[in-house]
Amino acid sequence: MDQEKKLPRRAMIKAAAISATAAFVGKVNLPATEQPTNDDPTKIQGTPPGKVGTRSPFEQPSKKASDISGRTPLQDLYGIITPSDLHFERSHAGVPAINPDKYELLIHGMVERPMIFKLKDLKRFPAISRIAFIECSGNFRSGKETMTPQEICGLTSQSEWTGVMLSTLFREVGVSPKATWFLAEGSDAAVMTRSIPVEKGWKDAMIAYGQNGEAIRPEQGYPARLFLPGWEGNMNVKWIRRIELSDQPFMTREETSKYTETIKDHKIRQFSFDMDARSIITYPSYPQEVEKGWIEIRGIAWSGRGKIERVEISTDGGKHWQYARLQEPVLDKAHTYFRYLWHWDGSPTEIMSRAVDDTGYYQPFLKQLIDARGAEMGGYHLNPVTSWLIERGGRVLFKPEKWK
Ligand SMILES: Nc1nc2c(c(=O)[nH]1)N[C@H]1C(S)=C(S)[C@@H](COP(=O)(O)O)O[C@H]1N2
Ligand SMILES: [Mo]
Repeated sequence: MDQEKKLPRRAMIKAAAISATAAFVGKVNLPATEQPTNDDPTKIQGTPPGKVGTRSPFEQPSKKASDISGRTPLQDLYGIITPSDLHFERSHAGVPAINPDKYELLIHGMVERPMIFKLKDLKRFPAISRIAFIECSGNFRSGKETMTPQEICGLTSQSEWTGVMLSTLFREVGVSPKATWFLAEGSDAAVMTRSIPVEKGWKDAMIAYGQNGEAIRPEQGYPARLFLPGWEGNMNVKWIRRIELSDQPFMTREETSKYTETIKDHKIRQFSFDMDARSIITYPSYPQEVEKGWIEIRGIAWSGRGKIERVEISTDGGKHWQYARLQEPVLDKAHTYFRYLWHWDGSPTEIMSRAVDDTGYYQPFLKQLIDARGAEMGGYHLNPVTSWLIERGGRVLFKPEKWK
């Protein structure tokens, strides 16, 4: 590929100007993003350190934001951590600007001592860090062959989250043993509210204020969000301002009219918390191309119920399956990287991956989901096996399947 084509125009002009004076080694003082490339970088002084780092101008991954969400470019990533600026975002009423000095979290309802926590109060409690994913329950799209992993399922991302365990705050306020649910409420214009079983609060819920080593990003809920490992994205209330303990669910809009799923016999499933096990091959995938010979198939697998136990790969359209190698660390409720070395003989074929988690749950095919839930099934919690078609010349295409 001709890399010069990818350089921003301004950088190219500067590059031309500099190569004309390249003899003046040491005088070049351009930001790293505007640096010309040099055939011999040993002959020219590099850029001095900046206030923040920058991406190579040759790498331009983007979230391709729409009006309602920005999706992670899974096909451009290595490993299990999503760079914070590429973490997917879904906000029902935009990203609010919140002054951290004015931020307050109220915990009240069935508690001994209703309390208000400022951000600095939250940070005084013993903290924990945990690597885990967040996935939107509406994370499946299909339709055409020219779809990337980002377009098919880019509403999942993984960060190292830092914050205080909700159980710590529950003890601080003295949650009543009779409380069975709590309401989480955001301070954005959507005033997002969800009811959450109190056991999740005692078990592993966090109020997160850190993301990948720095303050949580505004798009992810700055200055603090609720983090519920493994549970559907929308319950992870961002910009959280209020928690109310109760002995029943609150039946908010988000859990009655929205975020419920039509299943068989005109029934509707409500409170479907867990994100089911899933995987996707991110290399090779559309729009990449491959050559005959050895190919390391790569991708991610994850489960909201536990650890990934194994990932099975088929390179012949599902006739035979082999085990992929799981890259350590294999963490609970976390994106797990897998690799499978494959020798492609150059003939057209179909490759796919299937995740199995440590509860024994098998990632289903789309047909199994339709059989289980009926043709009327809703668009949430769809985690089908994803297939890629490899054409004779090495072009890779998504294999879309009809479901509606
Ligand atoms: N306050 C508030 N919290 C929210 C939302 C919102 O619109 N407002 N969106 C929810 C949805 S639908 C999802 S999928 C996740 C997305 O988290 P992210 O934007 O950090 O990836 O946040 C959830 N929490
Ligand atoms: Mo979502």
